[in-house]
Amino acid sequence: MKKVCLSMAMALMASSPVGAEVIWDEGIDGDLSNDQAAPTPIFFALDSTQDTVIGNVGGANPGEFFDDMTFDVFYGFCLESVLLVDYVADGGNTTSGFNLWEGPDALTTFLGSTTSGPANIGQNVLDGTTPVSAGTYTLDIREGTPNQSYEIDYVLCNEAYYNEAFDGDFSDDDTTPTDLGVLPLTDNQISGTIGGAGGLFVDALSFTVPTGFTADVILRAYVAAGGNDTSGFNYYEGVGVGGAVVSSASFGATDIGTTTLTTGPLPEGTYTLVLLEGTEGQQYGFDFQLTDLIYDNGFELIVR
Ligand SMILES: [Ca+2]
Ligand SMILES: [Ca+2]
Ligand SMILES: [Ca+2]
Ligand SMILES: [Ca+2]
Repeated sequence: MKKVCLSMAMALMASSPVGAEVIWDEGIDGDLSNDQAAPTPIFFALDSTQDTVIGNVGGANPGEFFDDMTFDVFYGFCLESVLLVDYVADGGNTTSGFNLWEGPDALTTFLGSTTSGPANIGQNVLDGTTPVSAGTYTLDIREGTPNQSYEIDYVLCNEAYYNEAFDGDFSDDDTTPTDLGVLPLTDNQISGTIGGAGGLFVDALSFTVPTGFTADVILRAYVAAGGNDTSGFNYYEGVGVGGAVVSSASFGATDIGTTTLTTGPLPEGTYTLVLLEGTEGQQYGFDFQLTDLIYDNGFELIVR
């Protein structure tokens, strides 16, 4: 599914700005922070591959010398690039500084930068620095000459085995779950969003634990919204919800790093996981920890 996704991402990039969504427009949302220690938080839509920021920068420090914004690249995503979509220079200026920092400020861990302007439209303002994996980052734009107008697109990429933003929403129908097939032994990360009325309420997926293995399902990320704390993880034997209930419990941010199964790891076979959530906008990530029964229990010599 990762391979399918990469070709989809390339198709979207080729036809830019299809899939672009404005997540911050200074004309509507206000000036991005002038303080390197307290950048403005911005949030990616996670349902499109490009997130647009529109702004105007330039002036004295302290003041409009900085447009600083911080953001999270969620579990299962990477940041491919930040494209300069438009730049209208003023006052004889030709470029501004675009600097990427790791963490929630533009003071601690510097990753890389370019100076970019009208000559760089269509290029990555973080060339040589991106891609970067999931984590918290800050983009710090610096300019001494007033009134430089810019538009940038954050381009997210996929590092998950199945990522709803790239591969599509998991089935809303718990009798016909999205089939993940036989689980790969590694690199089987899952990233999604859930919550709301109707179809948004359900993410249903089925998977097969390979012969000779058991699978635990570990919560790796959960970002709550709307006053919610947890979402339901309901496991059934077989495909759909007609089989026996294996495990049913709710998990949230305080459970990150722990199992979502109340029963212990699942033996070989096919299962359905139905995530249920009424409150809109929860983000989740998990992966499958597969254990080789024969090898890990020391039976290898006996069998052979
Ligand atoms: Ca600004
Ligand atoms: Ca500013
Ligand atoms: Ca979903
Ligand atoms: Ca769904």
